Amino acid sequence: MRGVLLALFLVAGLSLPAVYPAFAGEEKSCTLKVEGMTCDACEKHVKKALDKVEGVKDAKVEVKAKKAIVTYDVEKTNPDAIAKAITDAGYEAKVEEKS
Ligand SMILES: [Cu+2]
Repeated sequence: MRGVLLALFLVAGLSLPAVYPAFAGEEKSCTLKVEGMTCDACEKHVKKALDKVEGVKDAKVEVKAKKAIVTYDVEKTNPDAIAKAITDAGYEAKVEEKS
């Protein structure tokens, strides 16, 4: 019985990505190279700017790695708009990777 439940769980989980794009609001993530951050306050500043972008679901900013990893709703925003939000906050941003 436990095996059947596990199998159902797996099937539901695996079929989800195939079904999900049919709905509005598909999520993707991108990595941006961010120049100009020097301390934790910069990190927070960039994160705050990203959180304010409509369609951004999650933003991880790492001052040491000079990176921002952003999960966003493809219907509402895109990597270039996300990079612009960082630029507008006073830092340099370049889209490194889209998925
Ligand atoms: Cu700083």
